[in-house]
Amino acid sequence: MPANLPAEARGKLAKYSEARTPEEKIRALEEFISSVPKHKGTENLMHWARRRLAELREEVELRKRKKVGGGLQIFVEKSGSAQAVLIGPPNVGKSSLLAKLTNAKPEISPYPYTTKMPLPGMLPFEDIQIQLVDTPPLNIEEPESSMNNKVIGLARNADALLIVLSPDVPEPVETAKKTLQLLEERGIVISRAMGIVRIKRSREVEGIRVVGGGRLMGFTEDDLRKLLSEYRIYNAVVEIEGDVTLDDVESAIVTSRVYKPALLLFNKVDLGGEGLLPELRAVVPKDVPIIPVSAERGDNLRSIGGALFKALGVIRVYTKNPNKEPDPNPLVVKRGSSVLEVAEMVHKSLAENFKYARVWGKSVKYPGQRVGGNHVLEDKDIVEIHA
Ligand SMILES: Nc1nc2c(ncn2[C@@H]2O[C@H](COP(=O)(O)OP(=O)(O)O)[C@@H](O)[C@H]2O)c(=O)[nH]1
Ligand SMILES: [Mg+2]
Repeated sequence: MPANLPAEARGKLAKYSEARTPEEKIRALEEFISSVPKHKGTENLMHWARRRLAELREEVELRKRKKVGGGLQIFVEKSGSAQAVLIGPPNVGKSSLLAKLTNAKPEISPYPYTTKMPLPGMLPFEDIQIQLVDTPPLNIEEPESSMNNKVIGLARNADALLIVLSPDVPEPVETAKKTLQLLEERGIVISRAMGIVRIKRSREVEGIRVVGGGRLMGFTEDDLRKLLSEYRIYNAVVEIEGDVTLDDVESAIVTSRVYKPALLLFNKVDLGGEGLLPELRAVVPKDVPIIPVSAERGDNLRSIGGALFKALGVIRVYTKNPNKEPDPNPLVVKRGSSVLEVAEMVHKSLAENFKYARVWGKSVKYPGQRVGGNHVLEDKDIVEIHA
């Protein structure tokens, strides 16, 4: 969003981000749109503003209807260790994959737009369950469609994405590109390499505090402060991941980008299409694995659980009491978690009164090794906490 906005438009945008109610936001956005000069540099921003306006109007509409009779809420409550959504254009086999990988029984048909509501199912992976959610298709020809809004909402809420594509669409590689572009335009980032900025305003912080391990590309913290002050943001925590430009910061003021780990499932390889894999690889970010699969013939379906588990960036930890067997149900925690963080999850008092722990597994040199609270755990470790 390299905008170079005039001060007036920035002021309106500030008003938008300060607005509390959807109605106030709508008014501020309308004023903003009419104050932005129209040229190449503001195209993306206008694009965003119009779409946001449409979303807000829809939200207000929906609320009005709800007051009368209860509107359609499309949201799936999480269950299991994590939630991943099957997302992609029509007819690529999202519902077929859900049917093959889980206990769910979705409707499958050769006609596009058969799936109208999200449907969850549980995918067993070793000793845990990962929830998969089938979704209505993304309409890549009409990025602004209201169905897309709902699907994107489901994706933003999930822990990971299973992007499904297939070789039997007219231009598979072009379709892949458009699908990824749609996600990016809607603020869903699937590569760690892309910069992410989160701006959390808070009266409790003094000034602007920059946190996170990302790199500021071509600007200083002072430039950042100056830009934010033009938007009347004076107290905030700015979290930066990956390589971030000042433009990224500016777009983060109005839109929020989220990172979602993703796998690309290239389905229907029973029809051929493996020859497209190198071309696909070239358009998909390097940290997104591409798995050729076939819901029909079963190719590679067994590898999805493990690949998803890895992409989620989590580990399993089994807690145990002294002289007892470990709990067979693992805690699923972020990779890089320490013993103390795990203790915290079990019980706050366990963390507060923590003395030491004994660990069995990959993170220690010998079984039952005594470790401190900062010890970082690995997948399948067994932990006995002494407090
Ligand atoms: N040949 C082949 N056809 C498939 C495969 N997976 C799904 N299909 C077919 O593709 C069509 C669309 O499948 P569906 O699961 O409804 O796709 P969705 O719209 O993405 O949910 C149906 O006719 C399926 O039978 C596959 O792996 N191979
Ligand atoms: Mg479907």
